[in-house]
Amino acid sequence: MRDHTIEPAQVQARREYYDRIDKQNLTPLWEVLDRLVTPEPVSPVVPALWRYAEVREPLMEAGRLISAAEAERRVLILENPALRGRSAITQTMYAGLQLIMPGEVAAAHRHTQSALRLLLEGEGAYTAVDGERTTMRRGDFILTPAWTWHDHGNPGIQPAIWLDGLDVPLVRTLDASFSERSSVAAQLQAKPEGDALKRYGANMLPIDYQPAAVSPSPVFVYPYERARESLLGIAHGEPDSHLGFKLRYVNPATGGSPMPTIGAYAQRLPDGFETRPYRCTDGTVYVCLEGSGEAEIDGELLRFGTNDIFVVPSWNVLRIHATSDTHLFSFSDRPVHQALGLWREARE
Ligand code: GTQ
Repeated sequence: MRDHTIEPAQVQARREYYDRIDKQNLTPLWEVLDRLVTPEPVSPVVPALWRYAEVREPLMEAGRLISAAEAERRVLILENPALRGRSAITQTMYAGLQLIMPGEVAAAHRHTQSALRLLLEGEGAYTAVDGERTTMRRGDFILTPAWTWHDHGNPGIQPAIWLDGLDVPLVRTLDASFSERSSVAAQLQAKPEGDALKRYGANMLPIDYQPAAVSPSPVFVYPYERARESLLGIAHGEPDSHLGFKLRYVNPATGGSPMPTIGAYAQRLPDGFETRPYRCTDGTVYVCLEGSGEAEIDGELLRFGTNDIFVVPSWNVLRIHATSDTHLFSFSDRPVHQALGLWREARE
C-alpha cells in the first residue's frame, strides 16, 4: 500500500469491511501486495549447516532401531530450521541422509519425484535403476530420474551412508506426486553394471538415440573419480573470482541438466581461495567432499569440513573461503528457474 494519510473512521470502516468479506474467502490485495511482489527474493529459508560427525551417530542409532525393510527407506531428513515439519531444505528441494547396513535391501519402488544420491561413506552398496545396478563409491553422483524403478542394497561389509536430494517439495507444490511399490524387492539385473555409462557416458551415444524434449540423463552414475580428474585437470590458470573452478553435471545427450528439476555442480576451491560475493535465485545445497572452509551466507559464518552439508537460501550473498584444497558438490532447482525464465545471478 502506498503512503496516504487516512482518518481513524476510515481505518475502522476498512477493518469492518475486511472482516465482512473474509467470510467469503476474499482478501484485499492492497494489504498484501508488498509482500507478494517483492523487489527481490525474500526467502523464509535460512542458512544452515549439518556437521557429518554430529549427524552420523543418530543415523547409526536409527540403524539399530529400525530395519531398512521396515522403514522402506531409512533416512534422516535434513530440515531447514525455518521449514520444520515440511521435509524441505529449501522451498523446492529435499535432502536426507540414508543408511543401509550390510546385508540390507531397500525395496524397489518408483515415484514422480526425481532423486539424486551422493555417497559419503562405506563402499560396496548399490543402487539399481531400471534394471541396472551401480556400485557406489564415495563422491559418486547417482540419479534415479522420475518414474524409474529403483532399489538399493548393501552386499558389502560396511554401513553405507549417502545424501539423498529430491524435488519432493516442488512436486508437492505442484500436486503431482504418484508412486508405486514393485512386487519384487530387488529388480532383476537386466543389464550388466556400467552399461549406461558405456553407451551414453563416453562422448558417444547409441546411433539412433533421440532424447525426448524433457528427458533425464540416460547416464545413471557420474563417478567422482572422473569429476575429480576434471576438477584437478582444469585447476591451472585463473579461477573464476566468484566460483573458483566450477563445472556442471550434464545430460550428455542434450547438454541440459541431469534431471529436468535438479541441477548438480562440482567445484574446486584451492587452499586459501576466497570467492567474491555472489548470489543466485536457486537456493542451493552444498556438500564438502574434500577439504574445509568457511561459508559466509548473508553475513552468517558457517565452518565446514569434509562430508558436512550446508544450504544457501535464494538470493543470499555467498562467499566461501577455502582453508584447504576444497571440493564441493552442490545441487539446486536451477533448471526449473531457467526453464521458466526466472533465473538470475548477481556478482559483486
Ligand atoms: O531412496 O527412493 O530420501 O523414495 C526419500 C524418498 C529416498 C529413495 C528418500 C525416497 C528415497
